[in-house]
Amino acid sequence: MPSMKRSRILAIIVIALGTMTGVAQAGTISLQWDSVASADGYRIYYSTTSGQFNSQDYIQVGRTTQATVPNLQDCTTYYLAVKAFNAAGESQTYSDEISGWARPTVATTVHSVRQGSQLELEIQGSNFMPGADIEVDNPNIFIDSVVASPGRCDTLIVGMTVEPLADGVRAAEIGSVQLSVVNPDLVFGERNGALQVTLDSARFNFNRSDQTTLNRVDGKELVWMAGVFGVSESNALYDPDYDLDGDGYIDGADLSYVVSNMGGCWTGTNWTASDSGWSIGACAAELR
Ligand SMILES: [Ca+2]
Ligand SMILES: [Ca+2]
Repeated sequence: MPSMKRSRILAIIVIALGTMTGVAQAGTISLQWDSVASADGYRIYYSTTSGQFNSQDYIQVGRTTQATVPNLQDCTTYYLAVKAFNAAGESQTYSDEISGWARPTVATTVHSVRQGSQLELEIQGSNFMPGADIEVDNPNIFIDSVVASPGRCDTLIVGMTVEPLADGVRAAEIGSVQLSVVNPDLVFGERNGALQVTLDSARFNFNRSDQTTLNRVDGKELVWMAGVFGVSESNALYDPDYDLDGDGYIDGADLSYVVSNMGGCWTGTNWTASDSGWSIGACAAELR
């Protein structure tokens, strides 16, 4: 006599909103859960009303314990719960419910930020929850404040300090910086190159002892740099005032900024793509 063999499906215990990295897509929530021994797969139900799931709104996955639900509306709280299934059918009950917004995204806009400045930027994107924070992968850029634009979830007003604001402080390294928006539930969105640090070219004239050269890049700078040339940040001789590009080394890259502007006087305009801020034409007639 054949016997009906029934697979037992156990309740799923835990799921959590994921902070898995990867390509950020608009309108996605990633989550993970504990596996169920007899499951052939899982259905992730989602709804904008707590505890009210319907039989259409789910995605189905196989024997995995994580998934990403796509095509969600921005700035909307979703509730999610998981059921396991196998040949015998679905779990009777849902897992614990979790809730959250879709993963935040950071827009492609590149913000130019200069060494030695304090500024406020508008960071655009999506799904910035109230209380969202900002992180950057440059230890010499400090986030001073993060304020949501009133009533909006796509704009943050971010106050930041890009060192050095004073002598003796290591400069923020020039180049691309990754910026992340981290929601209070720790789900984050990031953008490589969202910030671009540019040089504070006023620092090229680092000699302070000789008043006659203060407005000019000249041999005095070379003499001073020679005393610390070739050292890195771990060396006691390292002086951040000479590390112009902020990479932790006083080397040929820093020297090149001095040499390529030799004899120039300060124009009053800081570094741009086409102008270093130092020009022989800006010197008094007797110095040209
Ligand atoms: Ca000088
Ligand atoms: Ca350097």
